Amino acid sequence: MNGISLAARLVARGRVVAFTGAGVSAESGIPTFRGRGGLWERFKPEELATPEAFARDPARVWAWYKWRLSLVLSAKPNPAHLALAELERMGLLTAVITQNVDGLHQAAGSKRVVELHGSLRRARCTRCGFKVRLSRVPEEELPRCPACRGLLRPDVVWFGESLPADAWLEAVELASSCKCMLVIGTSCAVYPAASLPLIAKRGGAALVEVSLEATPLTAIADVSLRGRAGELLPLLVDEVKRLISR
Ligand code: BV8
Ligand code: ZN
Repeated sequence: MNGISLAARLVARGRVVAFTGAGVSAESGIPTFRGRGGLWERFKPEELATPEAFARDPARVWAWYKWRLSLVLSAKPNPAHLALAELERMGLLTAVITQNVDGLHQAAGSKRVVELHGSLRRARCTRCGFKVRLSRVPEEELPRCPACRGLLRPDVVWFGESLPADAWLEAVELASSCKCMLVIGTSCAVYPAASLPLIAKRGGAALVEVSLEATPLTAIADVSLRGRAGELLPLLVDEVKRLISR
């Protein structure tokens, strides 16, 4: 039996949770972090994605996030995002837990999305915590809070910062109680997010990985599909439909 058929059998049982990373948005034109052409090839995370970097040079950090927000605002969900939304509509997928900050799962129609690392489409005030929705790229070099004029920051989780407690608790609950975790487009390099597939496996779930390259998870995955999520996930959904229509 090939990988897609085995994965389809596991997904067709239901109680599936998807855990996604930058690879699921690659075919929407959003650069990934690692690997060829990745963001960390051109930029240093410690210089852009840490509170210290923002304190040191907020204008530089804002310029980088504005560039990424402009990419996201003009990006469209790709067939991988749409396939996951379809599995949710079919009642097989409970939620998507994402490390991504691009909002493309919601744009594809996914209803239950847990954003572990925040969102590029929101800013929050460093003084009063006020949250601002960013539907366009802010013009100001240093965007200000509409409530108290304090300095706004991207509402994402930087290295060294803890994850939003509610999102993390929900993610652990989902991982511990699912029957199958679809791990899509992540290098499983960043913690604590990368511990979620291990939590799922410990809870008895089957792990189905979809990634262009092997990752630390590959060795313990029940199925590891090598290729583009935008091509493989629609094939998986078609095979699931064939299975449940028999
Ligand atoms: C915390 C949001 C402490 C911002 C991000 C040493 C050991 C262990 C841990 C640490 C350590 N030193 C420091 C740490 C902690 C650190 C960490 O894990 N560092 C790593 C690098 C070692 N973690 C943190 O700091 C976290 N916080 O630990 O807090 C704490 C605890 C308690 C109390 C207070 C504090 C916070 C981490 C969050 C950082 N924020 N993003 C932004 O986006 O700007 S991380 C960012 O990288 C992403 O969000 C994602 O989570 C992460 C990994 O990226 P991926 O999504 O996996 O993408 P990547 O490019 O790496 O891989 C792409 C994959 O897709 C590849 O496998 C590729 O083959 C595949 N692919 C590509 N194209 C396709 C594809 N697959 C399918 N189809 C395709 N088309
Ligand atoms: Zn404020």
